[in-house]
Amino acid sequence: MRLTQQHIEAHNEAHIGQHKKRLDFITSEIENPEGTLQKLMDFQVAIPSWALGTGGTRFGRFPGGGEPRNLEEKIEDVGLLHALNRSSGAISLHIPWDIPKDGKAIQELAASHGLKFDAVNSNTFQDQQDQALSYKFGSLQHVDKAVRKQAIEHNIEVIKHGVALGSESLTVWLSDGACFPGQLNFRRAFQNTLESLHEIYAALPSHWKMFIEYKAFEPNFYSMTVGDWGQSLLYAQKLGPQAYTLVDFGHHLPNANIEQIVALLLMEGKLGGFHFNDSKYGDDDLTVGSIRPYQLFLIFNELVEGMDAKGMNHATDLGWMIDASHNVKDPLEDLLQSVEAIMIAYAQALIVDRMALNAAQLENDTVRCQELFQAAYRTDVRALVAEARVRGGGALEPIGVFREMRVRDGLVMERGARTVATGL
Ligand SMILES: [Mn+2]
Repeated sequence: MRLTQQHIEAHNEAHIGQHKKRLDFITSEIENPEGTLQKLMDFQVAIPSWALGTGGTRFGRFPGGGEPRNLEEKIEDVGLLHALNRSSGAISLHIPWDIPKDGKAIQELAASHGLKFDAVNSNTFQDQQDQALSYKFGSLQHVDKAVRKQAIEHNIEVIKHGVALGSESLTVWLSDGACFPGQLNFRRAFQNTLESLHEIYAALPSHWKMFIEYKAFEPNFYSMTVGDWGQSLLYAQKLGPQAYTLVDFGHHLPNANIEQIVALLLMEGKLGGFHFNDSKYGDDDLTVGSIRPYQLFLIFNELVEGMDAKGMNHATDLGWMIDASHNVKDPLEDLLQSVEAIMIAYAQALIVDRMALNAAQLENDTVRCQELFQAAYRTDVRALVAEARVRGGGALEPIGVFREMRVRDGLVMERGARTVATGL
């Protein structure tokens, strides 16, 4: 199912009057609205191939109907999102859930939707049917060299699939760790993992990046071998200039100061990218911005400030990806909400008065610092984000069009009511 430009324009036409009023107000309130709009138009968030169906939990899964049955349909779904918001111009594949059979055809299909391939993700956290050795006790950390070798070869295979699609980064997330004290020798687990990562790193094309994603707990609950940003940074520093830390919002212990973590990783030139989601308790994988929108803004504030300090390109120098799971919402509506929340937080970070903030910080004027942050956070920037979408050919209200055009019903008609997307 494809949305035509006429559908979107007809929708925009009906709502443009009210939008113009809101836009006039916000553009009169901020400095350099055109510069901000251009940055919003350039910013793209990658959609993971595993987030297009209902993920479920370990207690159950309730498929919603019309889920993509293969990689081609997943690309079509991301194409639908991108047509609506013009900010979802990339897809991130998970291997082996989404192995492209014909790389060239897949690349052409993606290009026809205006999509690129973002990071490819390896999977050594579960056993596949045809797999010789088990990852029950870890993969890259495993005490058995043969298991490590199998996991290394899988990662190298993933790089090859990525090269065929024009991807330029590999994300390695490991479930390796221990469930009980005494189970692992921590140093041996670290050294084995480092040695394995070295072999994968050696297989990277020279323009590729390797992202090392950390997670504090789950599925191992006593220790994780890449458990926090310190450990990830250690690996990245030891591996070399193509290795970076990847920060996933939900992979921290409660109350971690994630904005401080990204600020320091950026300072060290070792922040590779970000996985967006939100949570109340742990790695809940809820819609980003649904629980803690202020923290999302604070993170974006550090990202923008840190990237500007280094002269980095906001849109291309870091990897931006959603990593969420959907249990009760339509996955496509959830992803539209996610991208909207990200764009709002980014826009708010862009309008922080940096000169005034810097002056207030140097004067230890704590009250003024807070006022400046919250002035940006409490500014309604939705019309700016909408204007950036419309200028790119997208919809004023993406979810409105999605519902008006009955997109989900169309997908159910095409694909059936009982389809189950591959992946989680
Ligand atoms: Mn993640």
